[in-house]
Amino acid sequence: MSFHNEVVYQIYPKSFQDTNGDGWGDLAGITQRLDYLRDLGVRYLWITPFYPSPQRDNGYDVADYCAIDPRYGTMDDFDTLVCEARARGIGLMLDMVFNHTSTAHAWFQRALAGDKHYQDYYIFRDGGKGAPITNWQSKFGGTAWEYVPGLDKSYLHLFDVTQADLNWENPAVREELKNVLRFWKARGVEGFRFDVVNLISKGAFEDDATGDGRKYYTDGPHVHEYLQELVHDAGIDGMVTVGEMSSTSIANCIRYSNPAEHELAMTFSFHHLKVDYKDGDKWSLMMPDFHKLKQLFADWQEQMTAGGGWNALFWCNHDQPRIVSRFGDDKKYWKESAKMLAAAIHFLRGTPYIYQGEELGMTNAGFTNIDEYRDVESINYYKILRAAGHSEAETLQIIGERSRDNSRTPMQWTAGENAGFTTGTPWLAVNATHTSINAEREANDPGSIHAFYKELVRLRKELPVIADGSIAFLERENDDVLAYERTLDGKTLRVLCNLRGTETKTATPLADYRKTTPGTLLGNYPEEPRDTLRPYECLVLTN
Ligand code: TEU
Ligand code: CA
Repeated sequence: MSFHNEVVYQIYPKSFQDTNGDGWGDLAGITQRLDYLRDLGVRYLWITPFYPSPQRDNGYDVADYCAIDPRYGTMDDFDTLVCEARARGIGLMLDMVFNHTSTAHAWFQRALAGDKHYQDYYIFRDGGKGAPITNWQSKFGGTAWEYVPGLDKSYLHLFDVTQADLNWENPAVREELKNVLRFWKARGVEGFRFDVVNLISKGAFEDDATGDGRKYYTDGPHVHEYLQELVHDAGIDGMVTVGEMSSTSIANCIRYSNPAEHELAMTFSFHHLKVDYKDGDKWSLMMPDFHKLKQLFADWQEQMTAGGGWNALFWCNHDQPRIVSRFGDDKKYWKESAKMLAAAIHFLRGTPYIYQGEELGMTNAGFTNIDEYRDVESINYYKILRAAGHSEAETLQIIGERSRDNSRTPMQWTAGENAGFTTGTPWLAVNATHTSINAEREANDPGSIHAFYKELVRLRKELPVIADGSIAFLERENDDVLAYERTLDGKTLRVLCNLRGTETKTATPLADYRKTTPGTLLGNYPEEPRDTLRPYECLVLTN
């Protein structure tokens, strides 16, 4: 498969590059930076939503699926981007937010005006005044139902109150969405990323006695059938597609991504990014549980492989804190830990995704005041946490570690004003670290994190064992070291990653690993390897 040996780069356009000084990144800014992306070696760009939107959730509240929000540019700018990207061997993957629309979408506005045809595009239920239809919770906090007095009905919103869930049971809705895919495919797009696509099929609308309602709509009763129909009818089977799967299971992800099912090319799952959630609660801080992390990697890699599925590999996206600040050490071992974490996932079976700035080792935002945040989820949870009795300082610490804005600060191109992102006032403050962490500085430094990512992208193209080799996990009882072995046609790679900021021994002595894999393909220390692993050291051994 063409996407097995390629790497995808994720762009959050609002924060990537501004070209007209309004403080917002734009499509022309992506075009302007295509040479940088070609140099990194990435094959596809996943671009998060740039469609007309009230921006309550930064574009994941779509008001029109087949147009460009003027703040991002014009359709001509889009066509230019497709064409210029293609000239550099790069294809675009667009973000399809099909679980919900903005309440500003014309369909919802007609529904509100009383049009029954469009009411059936959404999930309306009679009543609900003062007592929500079910006890389901919105993923951004509070009830998932909004009562509309004028209609005496409530609508479901699993996310923000301005993001109304679509009714996939209605064939007219499914036809509308197929047309959206056809529209963008005809404009030269090579693939798609589907937002929370495993939530589209709702089951019974019942109170959840033990949880927030997710068991009723996650990987729901008709989800595979709806995806197959969408993919078949829109003619996108075989394109590079990825589904974002919320609280999913391995068994479902095998079905979503096994080519025989004709659903998607691969899946994003999030279990490995919850190992620092205390009792599964994102807003309750805990040190990462590396034992659990290793077990999750082993389970997903082994079982997806056995079932013919394919994983999207990632640490970072626009919803996650920066990985070097989260599982690494963004101060003393900034460079070492950023490189180790990159190697840890880039040698796994699956397609790696690099989120803008990750290749520079960008760190968490470092905000100290709630006014600096823009994300609707952070602002909601600030209020929820304060109301629950957390002090201002505690609340800011929790938000500081968990906010989605950590990853959304502008891309750090230079050490200069606003990091070279804009000549105006950025919509979200630039991270103060840009004076030392920036593309200009790293792109010319062979020892930089950027150079290391570039090497990972190159190696994946060069060595078929990375794309298609089998995988076996090593050091299973050692919580300090993530280790695995890849094999194909007599070629073996052994990847050893010290997850800790202290020197550590492998359970099997390094000298023993060296007997059958004597060569060092890659490492993150300039000095000669030792017989122990230094803090955050990674070593990739080969025969
Ligand atoms: O995210 C889905 C999702 O459930 C999360 O990753 C979400 O950010 C998390 O649960 C909050 O704690 C997708 C998009 O990636 C995200 O940006 C959107 O806000 C969301 O869907 C709604 O469209
Ligand atoms: Ca702009």
